Amino acid sequence: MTNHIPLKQVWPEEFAQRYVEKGYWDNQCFGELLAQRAQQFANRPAVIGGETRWTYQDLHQKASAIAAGLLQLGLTRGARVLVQLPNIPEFISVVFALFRAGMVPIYALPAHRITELEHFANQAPADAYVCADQFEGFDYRVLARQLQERCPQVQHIIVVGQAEEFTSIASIEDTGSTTTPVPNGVAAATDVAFLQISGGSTGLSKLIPRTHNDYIYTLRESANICGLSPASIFLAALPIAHNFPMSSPGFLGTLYAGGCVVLSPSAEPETCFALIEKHQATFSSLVPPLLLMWLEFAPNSQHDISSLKTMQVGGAKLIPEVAKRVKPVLGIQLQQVFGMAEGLVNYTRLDDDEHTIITTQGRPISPDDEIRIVDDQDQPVAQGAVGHLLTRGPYTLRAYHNNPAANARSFTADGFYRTGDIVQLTDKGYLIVQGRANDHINRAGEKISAEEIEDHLLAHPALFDAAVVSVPDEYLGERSCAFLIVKNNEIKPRAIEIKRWIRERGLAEFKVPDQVVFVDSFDTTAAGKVSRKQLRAQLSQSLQQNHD
Ligand code: AMP
Ligand code: DBH
Repeated sequence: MTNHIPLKQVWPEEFAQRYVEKGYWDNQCFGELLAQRAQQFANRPAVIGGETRWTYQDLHQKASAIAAGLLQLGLTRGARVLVQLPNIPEFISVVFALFRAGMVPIYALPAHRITELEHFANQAPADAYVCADQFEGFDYRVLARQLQERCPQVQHIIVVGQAEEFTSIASIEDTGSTTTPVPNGVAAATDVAFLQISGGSTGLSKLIPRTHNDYIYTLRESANICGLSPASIFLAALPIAHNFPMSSPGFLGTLYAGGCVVLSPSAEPETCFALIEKHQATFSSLVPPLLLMWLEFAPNSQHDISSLKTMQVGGAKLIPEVAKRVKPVLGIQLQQVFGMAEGLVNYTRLDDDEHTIITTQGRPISPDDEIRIVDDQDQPVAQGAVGHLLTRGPYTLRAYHNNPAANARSFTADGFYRTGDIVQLTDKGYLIVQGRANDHINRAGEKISAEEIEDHLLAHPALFDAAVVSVPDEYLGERSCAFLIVKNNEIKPRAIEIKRWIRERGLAEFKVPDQVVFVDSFDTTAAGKVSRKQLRAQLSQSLQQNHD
């Protein structure tokens, strides 16, 4: 077993001092936070999922028992644990158990497959993997076996449900409940609490270290900005491993405020509307394509969703035409959220005027979120002009985990994070997102790196070259299109075989190209040379023109 030193995310001393002095970082870790909430809100409902209902005390007891059980198993403080769970209550008890024991979850999405898991497990590196037995017809124990074979350092496999040859979470909880409890404050507030995954703008996803201090600060402020109280009931519709439904304010912000989290297994309106009515949910969060589905579904629904007061929308650009429909169709206040797992989160405020709510993506959480908008040469643009968004602040990372190459690219010398977003700042300090500087496809809020998919395509024996681009899509916001050149025109695979190839490489389904176009060559410039970035832009443009 690897001997772990707790991970740190380091801000320069003068910044760290300022963030403490201003009260942003309050020196609390998640273990203490839950213990405190369990005292304050003991018998109030904390988590509802399926037939399961846990009070704050239940959640705290479960997290404590699992924490002790994990230590019994041989995992130690600082251990890194890959967590791949759908929206079930155990997601929450397991991550609080890990926080409590000073172990570090790495959040994989339920959609991820072996290629992504292997990458996370090696990059972390991970000592254990927690998964569900099955979800949406997929057996995660099969994935667990593949992972163990490829990554022997992942010594423990823990399953929620039928564990087969692995260890069940129930047995860990049982063992833990009879042993000495783990103290609440094992972790330091300055420790990395977990590793979140980046959407992946270039190549493979990167791991984002977030500390107890910095994340709890965002929860406190997000809960304030969104007007949460113990009466708040959050319907978690998106997969809660995503940073948005996790923390903006998401399920963690709701628990911070003493509210109740209702977990939905899917974001489909039928399922969600029924849950909203049944549990009287007061707010929820969606990506734009799902909002469209909800807007279409609402007029014909028999469910009473009048308990819902706020609908948060983020993850991808919400166009004003759609934003305008939220209030009249759903009878709910819209809140736009523009955030990133790396840190910076912007909200429109609940009392902002209608125009601001419909046309902007909000303003930052913190007065110390520094926003810099620059041109291609890193020079500040004129006030109100469009440029690259750089940011630095009390909850924005200073470095990715174990990734010097990405760090060299992603930060300025003075520590600003290059978000890759193209934005405009209004007079009132609100951001309007105009696009992306680099080649990722924002497919219904899931970010896909063009480069990552091209690498997998190029491994296909019949392909000579590949370029993956985003195409505007009425429904998804953006869809992916793979332009392909074959080695030999006589051996041209069919589009369906290309899609199967990507699937069989062990990638998440959302990364399979939506469209495949075979071409004879890629146009080059007069100089005979073209950067992949330019090439992608050209291809994307030509495809759009063809569709106009
Ligand atoms: P991720 O790296 O997966 O955390 O995704 C963060 C990225 O999602 C941001 O950098 C933006 O490109 C995009 N994003 C998030 N929220 C919004 C929004 N409200 N409008 C436009 N783009 C957004
Ligand atoms: O897209 C995102 O990553 C995102 C969107 C809204 C996010 O991380 C967040 C809010 O915190």
